Amino acid sequence: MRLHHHPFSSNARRAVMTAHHLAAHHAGAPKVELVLVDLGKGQQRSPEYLKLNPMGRVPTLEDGDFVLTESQAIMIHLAQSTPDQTVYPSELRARSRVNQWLFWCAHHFAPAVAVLNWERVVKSLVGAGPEDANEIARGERLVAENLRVLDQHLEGRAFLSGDALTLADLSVSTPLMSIGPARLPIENSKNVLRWFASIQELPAWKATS
Ligand SMILES: N[C@@H](CCC(=O)N[C@@H](CS)C(=O)NCC(=O)O)C(=O)O
Repeated sequence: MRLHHHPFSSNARRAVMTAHHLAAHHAGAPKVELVLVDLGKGQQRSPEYLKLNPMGRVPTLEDGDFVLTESQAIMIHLAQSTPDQTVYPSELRARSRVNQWLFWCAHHFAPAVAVLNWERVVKSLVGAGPEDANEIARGERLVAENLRVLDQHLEGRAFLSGDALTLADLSVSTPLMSIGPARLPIENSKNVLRWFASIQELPAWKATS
């Protein structure tokens, strides 16, 4: 398989982390070749890349002639391509709970963090003008709301779903790579910080840092 990514992309990182984690734990995991899409040079908008991913975003997975976009869908595809994997449980309720957090991440958490990441990190890198105070306020409010939910859920829990690492943890953790650069309002989210510290110890996190 070929996985198109960029190392600064939290959306790509959750797919790359999943590939690393599966390869480290399961001999039958798919062999995944990483392909760099240089976002700084605009390669995501090249005609060849847009044929793979019409949104012009990373990540994109090529599994033979099957092309898949959207990071959480790619994580599931990688897990389901791996015999005996445990990060995407097969029992119905356990799997549904993982799905809940994957959708929460895609619909709520990642877009909220993206507001502050755009305003405080990317805008200056791409010369898109000064920070917008209204957008910063909106992003701070959204991130704080999401972190409150996440922090409450992680009270007394080591992992987001069940008692072992799942795709939920690999997905929800990656937007937090912007804690420093995007100045996420996270200092009061003690459970999130504890959980995130444990995720940062994973070989899959370190391999993608
Ligand atoms: N929902 C998509 C979001 C992908 C996304 O927004 N990727 C960003 C990087 S984090 C990107 O490729 N941006 C390039 C651009 O907007 O030009 C996913 O989860 O895969």
